[in-house]
Amino acid sequence: MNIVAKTRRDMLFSMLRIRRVQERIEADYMQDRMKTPVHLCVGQEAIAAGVCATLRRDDSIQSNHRSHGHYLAKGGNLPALIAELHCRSTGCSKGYGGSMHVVDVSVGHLGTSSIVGGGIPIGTGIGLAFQMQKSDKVSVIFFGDGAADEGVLYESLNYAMLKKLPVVFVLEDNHWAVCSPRSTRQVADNVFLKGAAKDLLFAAKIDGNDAALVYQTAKKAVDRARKGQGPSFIVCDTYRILGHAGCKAQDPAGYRDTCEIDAWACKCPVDTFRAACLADGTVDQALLDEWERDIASEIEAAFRFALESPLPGPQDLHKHLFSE
Ligand SMILES: Cc1ncc(C[n+]2csc(CCOP(=O)(O)OP(=O)(O)O)c2C)c(N)n1
Repeated sequence: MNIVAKTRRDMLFSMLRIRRVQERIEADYMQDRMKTPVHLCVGQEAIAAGVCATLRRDDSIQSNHRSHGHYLAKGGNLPALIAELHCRSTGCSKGYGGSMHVVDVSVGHLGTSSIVGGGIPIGTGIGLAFQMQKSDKVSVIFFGDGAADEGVLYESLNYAMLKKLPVVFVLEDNHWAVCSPRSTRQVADNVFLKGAAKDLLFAAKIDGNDAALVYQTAKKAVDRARKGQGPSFIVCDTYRILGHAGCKAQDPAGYRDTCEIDAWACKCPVDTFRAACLADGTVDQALLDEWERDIASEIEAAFRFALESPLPGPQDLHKHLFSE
C-alpha cells in the first residue's frame, strides 16, 4: 500500500511537533510550574502519529498516562494541553485533570486513565456503543506492555471478539513498566497474544518505530473495524527513551543499561522517518526549517497562554463533576 505524499507529510509534521512539545515540557519541568506528573513519549511518536493518521475526527481514542502524543496526533489543541499541565481553567480538562487525565470530546479523545489498563474496558465499551448506534466509527485503545499484564485486557479482548466490536487494540510495547523489564513480568514475548491471535481477524506485531508501517497496519485494522469485521490487535515494538515520569534529572539511574537506551536512540522514529521523507522528496530541507520555526513559535505561544490563564477558583469546585 502506497501512502500518499500528503499523509506522509502530515505524519512527519505530527511526529516532529510531538517531539518538540515533549522536549519543551521536559526542559521546563523542574521549574515546578506544571503541577502534574508528566510521562513523556519521546521515542514512541510513530505510533500515535501513524495510528491517528488513519482515523477520522469522530473516531475515538482511549489513552493512558503517557497521553500527550495521542492527544496531539488526534488533533488536540496544543494551548489547551499545555494549560492542562499547568492546571489552568483553560486546559482541555478545565484544569481538573493534569497530564494523566486529558479529555477532549471535540476531537474524539474520550479519555485518559492513570489506572494502568483502565482505558481498555472503556474503549471496548465505546466500541459497543458505536456498534449499537449502527455508526461506522472506530474505537482505538492505546496501552502499554504493563497494562497487558492486567486481566482486564483478556476480558475486553474476548468480549470485543465475541461481539465483533469496532475496536483496535494498540499495544505500545516499550519493554519497561516503570523499572520492571517485560522479562520479569511475562513468561514469553507477548505470550498473551498467542492464544488470542488465531481467533482475531487481524493481529500483528510490528516495528513501532517505523511510522509508515504503523500507518499501513493501522489502516488495515481500522478499515476492518469500520466495515463491521471486528477487532484487531497490533503490538508495536518501541522504546521509551526518557525516564518513566518527570524529567531526566528525576529518573533513577541504573535500572536500564545505557547501551540499551543508546541502541534504541539510534532507531529514533523521528530521525528515521525524516530521513526517508527527505530521500523520497516528500519534504525538503526548506520546509523542515519552516516547520521547526512554526512549531517553536506555536509552543512559545502555548506556554504563554497557559501561564497567563487563570487557575480554577473555589467557585468551580463543584462544576464538571457530572455531565449536564
Ligand atoms: C492498576 C495500576 N497499577 C499500578 C500503577 C502504577 N503504575 C503507573 S505507570 C505504571 C507502568 C505502566 O507501564 P506500561 O503500561 O507499560 O506503560 P508505560 O509507562 O511503559 O508507557 C505503573 C505500574 C497504576 N497507575 N495503576
